Amino acid sequence: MRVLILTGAGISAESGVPTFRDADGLWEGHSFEEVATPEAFARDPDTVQRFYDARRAALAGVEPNPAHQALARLEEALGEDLLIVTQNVDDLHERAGSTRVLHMHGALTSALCGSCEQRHPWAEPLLHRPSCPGCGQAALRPDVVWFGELPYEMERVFEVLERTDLFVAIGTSGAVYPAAGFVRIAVTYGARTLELNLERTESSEYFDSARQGPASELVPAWVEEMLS
Ligand code: BV8
Repeated sequence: MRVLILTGAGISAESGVPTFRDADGLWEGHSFEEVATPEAFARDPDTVQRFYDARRAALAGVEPNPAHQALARLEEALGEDLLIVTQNVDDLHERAGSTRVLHMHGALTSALCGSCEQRHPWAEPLLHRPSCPGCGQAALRPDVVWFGELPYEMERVFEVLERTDLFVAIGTSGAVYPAAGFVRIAVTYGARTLELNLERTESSEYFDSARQGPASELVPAWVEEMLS
């Protein structure tokens, strides 16, 4: 049974990581799309760097929750037959013990050099323009995918989607593409599909079954079913 799990902000909500729906998607009065685009970074890099510096620093104050932990247990059982594709830029899946995690929208714990395109594990702020450890240029940006940019490892995601038996979406509103289109692709390749979310979403109709409730309850219960 090859399982592909797509996670979104909802799986980290109970850990204290704000979702994009929270606060109506605003950050310091900026619409999310305003601070998460290459245009915004070109126009006002300080505001964008502060946005990501704050979210990177906030990681120290949050912990994985029972939903993250349950998926790590599932990986122990399924091994190579499980892949988590996350839209989240936090590191809570890995801190819960998951190793088969693909960050399609990047990660706060990494910096990308706009000059030499190398990536570097990163924990510090970027606002003060530190030099790239590789080329020395002060051209580091958050290693995240902004609107209008191509998500990471899409070829691998589509390859895995083609041979997925069970597609499960957890804590995602289905508002952002291409992630929101994965369920329909999985269906065309014959996969069974399940949605686990606090409330019904724009995509619920595309799933064989959909369960509503907090991820910290739904996910451990579903993993128990899978393991039993
Ligand atoms: C691209 C990283 C092309 C940065 C992010 C087709 C149609 C329409 C528009 C488009 C389209 N194709 C492309 C677009 C444009 C755009 C897009 O989708 N726009 C939207 C707004 C309409 N997409 C793009 O720009 C993408 N790039 O298409 O490139 C291309 C092609 C070739 C060459 C070059 C380019 C890139 C999109 C990625 C942007 N970056 N994040 C950062 O994090 O700062 S997106 C970001 O927002 C997240 O990563 C995530 O993807 C999205 C938020 O969605 P969710 O995670 O689902 O969170 P949300 O808050 O919305 O919902 C939370 C859910 O959880 C809710 O349902 C709630 O009920 C539930 N919940 C809450 N608490 C709990 C819970 N569930 C369970 N338990 C709980 N406790």
